Amino acid sequence: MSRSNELLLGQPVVVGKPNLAPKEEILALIDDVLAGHQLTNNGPRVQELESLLSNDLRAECVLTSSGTTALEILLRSVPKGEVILPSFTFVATAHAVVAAGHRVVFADIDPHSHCLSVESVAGAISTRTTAILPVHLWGNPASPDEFEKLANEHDVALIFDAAHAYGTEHMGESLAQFGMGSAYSLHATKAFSAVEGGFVATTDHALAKQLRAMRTFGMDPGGEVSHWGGNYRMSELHAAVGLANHARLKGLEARNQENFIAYRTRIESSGIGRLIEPAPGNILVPYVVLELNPSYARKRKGIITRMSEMGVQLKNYFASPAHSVPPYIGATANLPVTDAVSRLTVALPTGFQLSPNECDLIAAELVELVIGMHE
Ligand code: T4K
Repeated sequence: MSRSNELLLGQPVVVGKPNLAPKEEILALIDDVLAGHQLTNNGPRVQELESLLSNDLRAECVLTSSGTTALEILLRSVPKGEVILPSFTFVATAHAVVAAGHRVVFADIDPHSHCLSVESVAGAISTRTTAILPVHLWGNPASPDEFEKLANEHDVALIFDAAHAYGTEHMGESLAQFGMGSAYSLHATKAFSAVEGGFVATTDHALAKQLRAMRTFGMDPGGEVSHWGGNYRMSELHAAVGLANHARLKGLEARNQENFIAYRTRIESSGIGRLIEPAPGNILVPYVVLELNPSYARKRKGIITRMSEMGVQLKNYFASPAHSVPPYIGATANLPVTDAVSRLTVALPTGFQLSPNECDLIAAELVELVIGMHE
């Protein structure tokens, strides 16, 4: 075990390191874009990437500048009112609700999956509710069929934040086939990225057409303005990187699955906590998240600092749930599971940067540290 400040793996590793295709493959595609003159405005690379995504997810896909803007234009498509969402998410989920002109209402999460609790949402629905917004956290399905039933019973829209969940299926269906639409992220830190970017996936063709207009100043392909809109587009250069990275997805699925097993083998027998298990349809396994046993909660900060000194950067996603940060303090008071879980989680690095053996080394160091460290 590493006892000095030497790097544990000889080089730094981080949660969120981009999984890039080889440089030559990316540069060839970028070269091609530069050789032409179409750099943005729904060019051929954006269309090609949309068609690959649509094929993977079996839904129509509309590329945008980010996951946040994808969520915002989707939310702008429902009547203004209250939107029920988890607080245990990246704060962008709540920001998109406000940007679209709604009021946030936070509901609690399920202690096992960390995804939005159906019971908690059922208790928060009122006549002011216009949409439910579950997050497929850590790439796992957030009870999409149960939320469809609840949304139908109350006649409210159902929109999913699928930022973490590229390619995840639920009962053989793509997650993009549930609800009115799903917003995915292609940010650099996501398992599958286009540097910056995102997209909406929907099975509603009329909605997809409207969103295409909204991402370009509300214009239809002929330039007529039919809706409110802005500049929410993806450039050809970003789409080119997305295309190159898309070709590596099969390899990434295999690597992340092996990495997860290596972590789990070492960690689960140690008693320091549990890993959030990928659901059967979560084949990309984009996040490895450890939930520490509550008795070790006070050590989390020290563990992250010590591992970082050894060149292993962990993340405390989401130590500051949305209801605890200034814009949303006071929005909802009682989220006991969110408050408890947000003190326990630690995201561990995975992806092409690591082999399963290296994950085992990280896990061994982590276990020793958690058990040995004084508070
Ligand atoms: N909904 C959910 C549930 C989300 O998780 C997110 C984004 C969104 C919506 C919004 O989607 P986008 O609008 O972003 O497309 C990161 C990401 O910035 C954010 O995209 C992501 N969720 C969130 C979970 O994680 P931070 O604050 O941790 O980012 P940062 O800059 O500290 O990056 C994390 C680590 O990744 C770095 O310490 C090192 C590594 N990294 C990062 C970047 C940007 C790299 O190695 N290379 C890079 O280029 O939020």
